[in-house]
Amino acid sequence: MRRLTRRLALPIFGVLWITVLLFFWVTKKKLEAPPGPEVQTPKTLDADWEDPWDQFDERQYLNAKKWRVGDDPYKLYAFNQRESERISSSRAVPDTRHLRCTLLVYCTDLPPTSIIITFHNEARSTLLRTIRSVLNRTPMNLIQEIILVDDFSNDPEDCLQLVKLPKVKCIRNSERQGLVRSRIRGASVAKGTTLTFLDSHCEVNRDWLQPLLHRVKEDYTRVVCPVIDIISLDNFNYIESATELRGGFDWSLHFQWEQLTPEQKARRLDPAEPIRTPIIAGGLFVMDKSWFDYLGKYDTDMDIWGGENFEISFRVWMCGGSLEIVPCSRVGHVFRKKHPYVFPDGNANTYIKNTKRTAEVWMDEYKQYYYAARPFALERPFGKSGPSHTPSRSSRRSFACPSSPCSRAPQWSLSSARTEMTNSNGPRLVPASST
Ligand SMILES: [Mn+2]
Repeated sequence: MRRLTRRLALPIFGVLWITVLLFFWVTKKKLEAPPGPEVQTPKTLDADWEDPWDQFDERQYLNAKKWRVGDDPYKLYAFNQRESERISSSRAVPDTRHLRCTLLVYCTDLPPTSIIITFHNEARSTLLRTIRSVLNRTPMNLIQEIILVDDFSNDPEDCLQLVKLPKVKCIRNSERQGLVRSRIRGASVAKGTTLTFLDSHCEVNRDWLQPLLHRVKEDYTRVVCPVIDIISLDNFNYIESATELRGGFDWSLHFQWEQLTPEQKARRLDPAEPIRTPIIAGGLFVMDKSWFDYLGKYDTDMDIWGGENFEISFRVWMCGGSLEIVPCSRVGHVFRKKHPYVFPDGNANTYIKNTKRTAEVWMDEYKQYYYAARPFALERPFGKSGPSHTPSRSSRRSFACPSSPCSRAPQWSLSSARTEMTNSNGPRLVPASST
């Protein structure tokens, strides 16, 4: 028996060996075999470019204005158009909030807001990504509407095609009006009780809106901004920016970010706590609509871009409101090194006109420091005057603060502003309430 087993062992082992070899050969063959139609890797279909819940043909919209090989990708928009088009309109971005923010609970009955985005010849890819990020990262019940104000872009379709997206409306200026008048136009048709102004090349981050609306719901005189993260103009990376900053200005009325002082930092026990700021950067903020109307909106004689952030900040100071940056709200923005569009009166002329209006209308005796910093502005025109545009103090105040609550509010004077002698150019000025 034992001998028989020994005699059979070799053939049995041989058969088994061949079986194993055959098995691997067949399996390998199967893996290498060209996939049949049922296992074929799906090619990108049109359906992949569209959300199931909207009728918007994203591929068609983007392809119509694509960067072409050989063109300078920075030429049209002053950021890398090719890179922007390579990135999905619905990409994920890193959550840059402090961990503490994720533990906060916001009011459940926040009012829906009207989101107003003004633009002039914006790249389709960045405009669309701004809107997609809002739709993807905002509870739907908080969006009353997204109002796009097309400030007379070359192609009306940039805006018009986007109304196929949920909540999106488009209004178009019949001539170039600039940021201020476009925003006022958007606000005038807004149905929400709060206005949320966004730039047209942004990406909102997770839970960006709730902390802003929460602060305004608690006190309608607050004007609140997110922390502005940086979207690289070269590769579109989303980069976290420093939190402990606030807005400031020099006497030529240039906006500057400034570090909180060591004492202010030491006083901040909770990293989620809002930071009072004298001036807002101006591009991204939320405010109550009736407060916006009450303050007199914006100075409608300001052209194209620049200076309006000082103007609205000063109005808020004078009428007893406050401005703040909310660290738990994050919005990325593509910061550019230059404006890609044309200023009809020239970039510098427009900025001088707008800031001179701010100085003349709002700054009283402090305007001397503005003229010291910009002596050539003395001779420059700053637009028509009228009942709401005259530089006289009394009419200015009645224009800005037409009814009683503001008369009790701090006025622009030495007693209401904290001044510091920081350099030879003049005192540094911040509202007493923001210290
Ligand atoms: Mn911008």
